[in-house]
Amino acid sequence: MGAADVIAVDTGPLVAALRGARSVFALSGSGISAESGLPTFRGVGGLWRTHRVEELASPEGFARDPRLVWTWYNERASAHRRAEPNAGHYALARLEEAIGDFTLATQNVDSLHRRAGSRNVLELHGDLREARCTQCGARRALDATGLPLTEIEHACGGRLRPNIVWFGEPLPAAVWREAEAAAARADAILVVGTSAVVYPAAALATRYNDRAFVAEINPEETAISVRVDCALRARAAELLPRILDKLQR
Ligand code: BV8
Repeated sequence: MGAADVIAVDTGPLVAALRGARSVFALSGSGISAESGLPTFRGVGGLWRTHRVEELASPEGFARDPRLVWTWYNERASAHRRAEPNAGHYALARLEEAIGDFTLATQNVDSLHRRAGSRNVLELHGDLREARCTQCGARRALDATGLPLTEIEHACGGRLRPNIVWFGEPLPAAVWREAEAAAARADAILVVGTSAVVYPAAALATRYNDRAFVAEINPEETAISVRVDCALRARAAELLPRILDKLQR
């Protein structure tokens, strides 16, 4: 996508909605980290196209072969630490400073929003900064290479697993309640870089608030494009900084 395409994208309505908003809720997905070099899930070359994800990102897969699952997550943890936040992440951190009541809920586990300076970040699907024991719940920080495969078995008899929410698992209750409340009270909702197919996270975009102005930033059509007020077909790292520049003029 060239710059010309972005200029054709009309950010006026979104900037006006943000300017008049007391409360803003943002939902991000792997697309906002694409320009940091991290693969998305469902796109070309995405993680769910190149791996047997059912065997890797599920409680059953972990029970069957914990070393294989950790090998995959260790590769991702290393990639996350090599990656840098991009202009899209930094723009959302600027937006948090500009809006009094701002909440960012992310489906990403790469910690790039926090590294870009976002403070109120709800990690709906967990994170890859630490492991958690399946038995006693003990937490163990992951270093740049993840968890040594020789340390999966925990002293209590349980196993250390990634602190990730897998399919069929509930999202962290307190995190979910805070995200739901923030989406419900928002005057403007910004959905960035998600295909909006995974629930209940995707519901935050359009199911908890029928008065907010909802905009999505995504080069592609998504499962919620028909339900948003404004679909901006552009890349996050290109368009978000322009939106903040216009907002702060
Ligand atoms: C649960 C962990 C219940 C693995 C992930 C209805 C209600 C509730 C649940 C369900 C439901 N229907 C179905 C379910 C079950 C399931 C679900 O949603 N299935 C879907 C697939 C149909 N949901 C669950 O199982 C959830 N749990 O509901 O539990 C429960 C309740 C109580 C008690 C017991 C059980 C758990 C969901 C979490 C699953 N874990 N990941 C891992 O990460 O290793 S999901 C996975 O998908 C990732 O977390 C990812 O974050 C998430 C969403 O993907 P996206 O981020 O959107 O990525 P994707 O590639 O799809 O899209 C990228 C987008 O970016 C694209 O649109 C692309 O165009 C765009 N893009 C690309 N470049 C750019 C860009 N955009 C902007 N700029 C760019 N430059």
